[in-house]
Amino acid sequence: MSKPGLLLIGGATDVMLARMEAEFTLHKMNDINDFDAWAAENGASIEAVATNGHDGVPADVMTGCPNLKVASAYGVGYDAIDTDACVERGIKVSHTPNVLNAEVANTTLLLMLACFRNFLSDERHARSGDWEREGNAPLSRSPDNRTIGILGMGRIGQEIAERLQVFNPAILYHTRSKKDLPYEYCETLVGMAERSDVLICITPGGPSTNKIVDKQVLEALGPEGVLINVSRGSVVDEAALIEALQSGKLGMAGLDVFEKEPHIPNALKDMENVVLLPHVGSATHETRAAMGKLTVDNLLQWKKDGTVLTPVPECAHL
Ligand code: A2R
Repeated sequence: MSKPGLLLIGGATDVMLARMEAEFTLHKMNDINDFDAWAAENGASIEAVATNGHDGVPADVMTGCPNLKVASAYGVGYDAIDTDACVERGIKVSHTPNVLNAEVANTTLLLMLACFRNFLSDERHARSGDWEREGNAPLSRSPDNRTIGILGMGRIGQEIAERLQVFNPAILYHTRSKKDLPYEYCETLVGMAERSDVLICITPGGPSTNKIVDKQVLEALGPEGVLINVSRGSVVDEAALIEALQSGKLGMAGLDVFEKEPHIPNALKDMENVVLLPHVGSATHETRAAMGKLTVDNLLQWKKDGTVLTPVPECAHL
């Protein structure tokens, strides 16, 4: 019996490739020069796509592969995938929730600590010899006893709140609907920012969160405030963020995500009151292996009985 066709968009580890190749006839987008010519010959054989939160499922893949039935995305965020178009075509979309909660929460705490404790400039001070030449590094600020506002209180937001407990924080959160959680719900994002020392962004991307952290929210956070973004670059108005940091209306920012990745504006790179990471929230060997496993598990489950283990909510009814 011939194996169903699987189109791989983006990269995959050797372990993932071996498991996919055992059950599917694998085609790699990276090896295809002329997609239209390739699709005319092979498109009809493709029933499954393995992709990621950055590349999604491009429109030409959906039209070029008319028998596509499942799209398994590596990562929890799937804002690059047009789920309405997938539902319309009956394509089941899966993602990799939960297995990265702990790692993204760790990254969030590290970014927050790096901002409060000035560890990056302290490290430069030690390494450069400035300590011997110029004396002690300047004092930093304590992360303890802060009011921390969390924008988005889902799987990852709750893990962040739990891991923050060692710093004895007061935790506030803002989402569209109040949750049954032991933290204080804030009706408005601006209202939460006004009361917070730190604002942590951990919502999905997409139209409903596009630039919701705007000039008004950043100024409400204030000159001593710290913005941490581990969600999507689109959630924060990057131009307003740069302006607020440059003018001192916002204190600091710790950023793992950007509007046009992998591009980071020079204005952000030039500022001392910013800590920059290259979208590494979940990027450890252990967590990426777990995400890769779940990505393939979803494909194998679909092959076995037509379901997926972790569908995105929009496709859960399919
Ligand atoms: O709004 P609600 O009640 O649906 O709560 C969700 C919240 N959220 C929003 N909050 C404010 N304004 C919005 N427009 C909005 N849209 C969604 O974000 C919920 O509390 C949270 C998302 O939680 P989960 O769906 O459990 O996602 P998870 O696994 O925590 O990952 C969040 C995102 C991913 O989509 C990636 O972009 C990133 O973290 O790695």
